[in-house]
Amino acid sequence: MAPKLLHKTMKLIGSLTSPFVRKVRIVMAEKKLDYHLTIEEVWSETTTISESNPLGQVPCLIMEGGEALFDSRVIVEYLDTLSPVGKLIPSTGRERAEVKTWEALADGLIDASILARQEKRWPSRLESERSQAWIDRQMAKVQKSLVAMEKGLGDKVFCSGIHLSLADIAVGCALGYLDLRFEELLWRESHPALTKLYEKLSLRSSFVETL
Ligand code: GSF
Repeated sequence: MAPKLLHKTMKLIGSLTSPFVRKVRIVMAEKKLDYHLTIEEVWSETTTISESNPLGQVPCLIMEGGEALFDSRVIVEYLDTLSPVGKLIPSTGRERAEVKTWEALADGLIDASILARQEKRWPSRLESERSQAWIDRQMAKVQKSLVAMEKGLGDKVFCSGIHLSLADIAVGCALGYLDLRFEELLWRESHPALTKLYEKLSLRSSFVETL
Protein backbone atom coordinates (compact mmCIF):
# COMPACT_ATOMS: atom_id res chain seq x y z
CA MET A 1 0.00 0.00 0.00
CA ALA A 2 1.34 3.44 -0.88
CA PRO A 3 2.19 5.62 2.12
CA LYS A 4 -0.61 8.06 2.94
CA LEU A 5 1.68 11.08 2.57
CA LEU A 6 1.92 10.58 -1.18
CA HIS A 7 -1.79 11.39 -1.53
CA LYS A 8 -1.44 14.82 0.01
CA THR A 9 -0.93 17.83 -2.20
CA MET A 10 1.44 20.69 -1.53
CA LYS A 11 -0.05 23.74 0.14
CA LEU A 12 1.01 27.20 -0.96
CA ILE A 13 0.35 29.93 1.58
CA GLY A 14 0.03 33.26 -0.17
CA SER A 15 -1.99 36.25 -1.24
CA LEU A 16 -3.47 37.04 -4.64
CA THR A 17 -1.61 40.35 -5.01
CA SER A 18 1.90 39.29 -3.96
CA PRO A 19 4.27 39.26 -6.96
CA PHE A 20 6.45 36.64 -5.24
CA VAL A 21 3.46 34.37 -4.72
CA ARG A 22 2.53 34.94 -8.35
CA LYS A 23 6.01 33.84 -9.45
CA VAL A 24 5.55 30.56 -7.56
CA ARG A 25 2.04 30.04 -8.95
CA ILE A 26 3.22 30.65 -12.52
CA VAL A 27 6.02 28.13 -12.05
CA MET A 28 3.47 25.62 -10.68
CA ALA A 29 1.24 26.20 -13.71
CA GLU A 30 4.07 26.00 -16.27
CA LYS A 31 5.25 22.75 -14.70
CA LYS A 32 1.70 21.40 -14.36
CA LEU A 33 2.08 20.78 -10.64
CA ASP A 34 -0.88 20.31 -8.39
CA TYR A 35 -1.22 22.40 -5.20
CA HIS A 36 -3.70 23.90 -2.84
CA LEU A 37 -3.63 27.69 -2.37
CA THR A 38 -4.34 28.97 1.13
CA ILE A 39 -4.91 32.71 1.31
CA GLU A 40 -3.14 34.52 4.14
CA GLU A 41 -3.34 38.26 4.87
CA VAL A 42 0.15 38.84 6.25
CA TRP A 43 -0.53 42.46 7.21
CA SER A 44 -3.59 41.60 9.30
CA GLU A 45 -3.32 41.53 13.12
CA THR A 46 -4.63 37.99 13.19
CA THR A 47 -2.22 36.46 10.70
CA THR A 48 -0.75 33.10 11.66
CA ILE A 49 1.92 33.12 8.96
CA SER A 50 4.79 33.11 11.47
CA GLU A 51 3.79 29.59 12.56
CA SER A 52 4.94 28.47 9.10
CA ASN A 53 7.49 31.17 8.23
CA PRO A 54 9.14 32.98 11.16
CA LEU A 55 9.92 35.85 8.76
CA GLY A 56 6.20 36.50 8.54
CA GLN A 57 6.17 36.49 4.76
CA VAL A 58 4.44 34.79 1.87
CA PRO A 59 4.94 32.77 -0.24
CA CYS A 60 5.47 29.77 2.01
CA LEU A 61 5.18 26.26 0.60
CA ILE A 62 4.12 23.43 2.85
CA MET A 63 5.39 20.24 1.31
CA GLU A 64 3.49 16.94 1.38
CA GLY A 65 5.20 15.89 4.62
CA GLY A 66 4.34 19.17 6.35
CA GLU A 67 7.77 20.86 6.17
CA ALA A 68 7.79 24.53 5.19
CA LEU A 69 9.87 26.08 2.41
CA PHE A 70 10.55 29.78 1.89
CA ASP A 71 11.38 32.17 0.25
CA SER A 72 10.11 32.29 -3.34
CA ARG A 73 13.55 31.62 -4.84
CA VAL A 74 13.99 28.49 -2.75
CA ILE A 75 10.46 27.35 -3.56
CA VAL A 76 10.76 27.75 -7.33
CA GLU A 77 14.13 26.05 -7.37
CA TYR A 78 12.61 23.09 -5.52
CA LEU A 79 9.55 22.98 -7.79
CA ASP A 80 11.74 22.87 -10.87
CA THR A 81 13.28 19.61 -9.62
CA LEU A 82 9.88 17.95 -9.16
CA SER A 83 9.07 17.37 -12.79
CA PRO A 84 11.00 17.35 -16.06
CA VAL A 85 8.07 19.21 -17.69
CA GLY A 86 9.17 22.68 -18.83
CA LYS A 87 12.57 22.92 -17.15
CA LEU A 88 12.85 26.55 -16.02
CA ILE A 89 16.32 26.71 -14.45
CA PRO A 90 19.37 25.32 -16.29
CA SER A 91 21.12 22.72 -14.12
CA THR A 92 24.68 24.02 -14.21
CA GLY A 93 27.17 26.65 -15.15
CA ARG A 94 26.84 30.09 -16.63
CA GLU A 95 23.34 29.51 -17.97
CA ARG A 96 22.12 28.71 -14.47
CA ALA A 97 23.89 31.72 -12.97
CA GLU A 98 22.46 33.96 -15.71
CA VAL A 99 18.87 32.88 -15.04
CA LYS A 100 19.34 33.29 -11.29
CA THR A 101 20.81 36.77 -11.78
CA TRP A 102 17.78 37.79 -13.85
CA GLU A 103 15.60 36.50 -11.04
CA ALA A 104 17.63 38.43 -8.45
CA LEU A 105 17.24 41.60 -10.53
CA ALA A 106 13.48 41.18 -10.96
CA ASP A 107 12.96 40.28 -7.29
CA GLY A 108 15.18 43.19 -6.27
CA LEU A 109 13.04 45.57 -8.34
CA ILE A 110 9.98 44.29 -6.50
CA ASP A 111 11.70 44.54 -3.08
CA ALA A 112 12.65 48.17 -3.75
CA SER A 113 9.17 49.07 -4.95
CA ILE A 114 7.57 47.42 -1.91
CA LEU A 115 9.91 49.36 0.41
CA ALA A 116 8.97 52.60 -1.33
CA ARG A 117 5.26 51.80 -1.13
CA GLN A 118 5.44 50.93 2.55
CA GLU A 119 7.38 54.10 3.33
CA LYS A 120 4.59 56.04 1.66
CA ARG A 121 1.57 54.10 2.88
CA TRP A 122 2.20 51.78 5.84
CA PRO A 123 -0.59 52.79 8.25
CA SER A 124 1.48 52.14 11.37
CA ARG A 125 3.95 54.89 10.46
CA LEU A 126 3.29 58.54 11.38
CA GLU A 127 3.33 61.08 8.57
CA SER A 128 6.39 62.72 10.17
CA GLU A 129 8.23 59.40 10.09
CA ARG A 130 7.96 59.02 6.32
CA SER A 131 11.12 59.81 4.35
CA GLN A 132 10.90 61.06 0.78
CA ALA A 133 14.67 60.54 0.45
CA TRP A 134 14.17 56.84 1.23
CA ILE A 135 11.33 56.58 -1.29
CA ASP A 136 13.50 58.28 -3.93
CA ARG A 137 16.38 55.93 -3.17
CA GLN A 138 14.18 52.87 -3.67
CA MET A 139 12.50 54.23 -6.80
CA ALA A 140 15.92 54.93 -8.33
CA LYS A 141 16.66 51.22 -7.94
CA VAL A 142 13.40 50.42 -9.72
CA GLN A 143 14.27 52.73 -12.63
CA LYS A 144 17.84 51.42 -12.92
CA SER A 145 16.62 47.83 -12.84
CA LEU A 146 14.17 48.54 -15.66
CA VAL A 147 16.98 50.06 -17.73
CA ALA A 148 19.22 47.03 -17.05
CA MET A 149 16.44 44.60 -17.99
CA GLU A 150 15.67 46.48 -21.19
CA LYS A 151 19.34 46.40 -22.15
CA GLY A 152 19.80 42.75 -21.13
CA LEU A 153 16.79 41.66 -23.16
CA GLY A 154 17.69 43.75 -26.24
CA ASP A 155 16.16 42.20 -29.33
CA LYS A 156 16.16 38.66 -27.94
CA VAL A 157 12.93 36.68 -27.65
CA PHE A 158 13.62 35.56 -24.08
CA CYS A 159 15.73 37.03 -21.27
CA SER A 160 18.11 34.08 -21.18
CA GLY A 161 18.60 31.29 -23.71
CA ILE A 162 16.13 30.34 -26.41
CA HIS A 163 13.25 29.05 -24.29
CA LEU A 164 11.02 30.43 -21.58
CA SER A 165 12.87 30.29 -18.26
CA LEU A 166 12.49 31.49 -14.70
CA ALA A 167 14.19 34.70 -15.86
CA ASP A 168 11.17 35.64 -18.02
CA ILE A 169 8.69 34.61 -15.33
CA ALA A 170 10.43 36.69 -12.67
CA VAL A 171 10.65 39.72 -14.99
CA GLY A 172 6.98 39.29 -15.95
CA CYS A 173 5.97 39.28 -12.28
CA ALA A 174 7.99 42.43 -11.60
CA LEU A 175 6.38 44.26 -14.54
CA GLY A 176 2.93 43.01 -13.54
CA TYR A 177 3.51 44.34 -10.03
CA LEU A 178 4.41 47.79 -11.41
CA ASP A 179 1.14 47.75 -13.36
CA LEU A 180 -0.75 46.85 -10.20
CA ARG A 181 0.83 49.32 -7.75
CA PHE A 182 2.82 51.89 -9.76
CA GLU A 183 0.65 52.59 -12.79
CA GLU A 184 1.93 56.18 -12.80
CA LEU A 185 5.46 55.01 -13.67
CA LEU A 186 4.32 54.31 -17.25
CA TRP A 187 7.26 51.91 -17.61
CA ARG A 188 6.22 50.90 -21.15
CA GLU A 189 7.00 54.37 -22.54
CA SER A 190 10.77 53.96 -22.37
CA HIS A 191 11.12 50.16 -22.40
CA PRO A 192 9.92 48.78 -25.75
CA ALA A 193 11.70 45.42 -25.45
CA LEU A 194 10.20 44.76 -22.02
CA THR A 195 6.80 45.85 -23.33
CA LYS A 196 7.01 43.29 -26.12
CA LEU A 197 8.13 40.52 -23.77
CA TYR A 198 5.35 41.36 -21.31
CA GLU A 199 2.72 41.31 -24.05
CA LYS A 200 3.86 37.85 -25.07
CA LEU A 201 4.02 36.55 -21.50
CA SER A 202 0.57 37.94 -20.78
CA LEU A 203 -0.93 35.56 -23.35
CA ARG A 204 0.25 32.46 -21.46
CA SER A 205 -2.45 30.80 -19.40
CA SER A 206 -0.07 30.71 -16.40
CA PHE A 207 0.00 34.54 -16.45
CA VAL A 208 -3.70 34.99 -17.28
CA GLU A 209 -4.81 32.70 -14.44
CA THR A 210 -2.65 34.49 -11.85
CA LEU A 211 -3.29 38.11 -12.89
C1 GSF B 1 10.01 38.24 -0.21
C2 GSF B 1 8.56 37.90 0.15
C3 GSF B 1 7.75 39.14 0.49
O1 GSF B 1 8.24 40.27 0.48
C4 GSF B 1 10.48 36.02 -1.29
O2 GSF B 1 9.63 35.16 -0.98
O3 GSF B 1 11.02 36.03 -2.40
N1 GSF B 1 12.26 37.45 -0.52
C5 GSF B 1 10.91 37.03 -0.24
N2 GSF B 1 6.46 38.91 0.77
C6 GSF B 1 5.59 39.99 1.18
C7 GSF B 1 4.28 39.91 0.42
S1 GSF B 1 4.46 40.73 -1.04
O4 GSF B 1 4.45 42.07 -0.94
O5 GSF B 1 4.92 39.97 -2.05
C8 GSF B 1 5.24 39.78 2.66
O6 GSF B 1 4.84 38.70 3.02
N3 GSF B 1 5.37 40.85 3.46
C9 GSF B 1 5.04 40.84 4.86
C10 GSF B 1 6.16 41.34 5.71
O7 GSF B 1 5.95 41.49 6.91
O8 GSF B 1 7.27 41.56 5.18
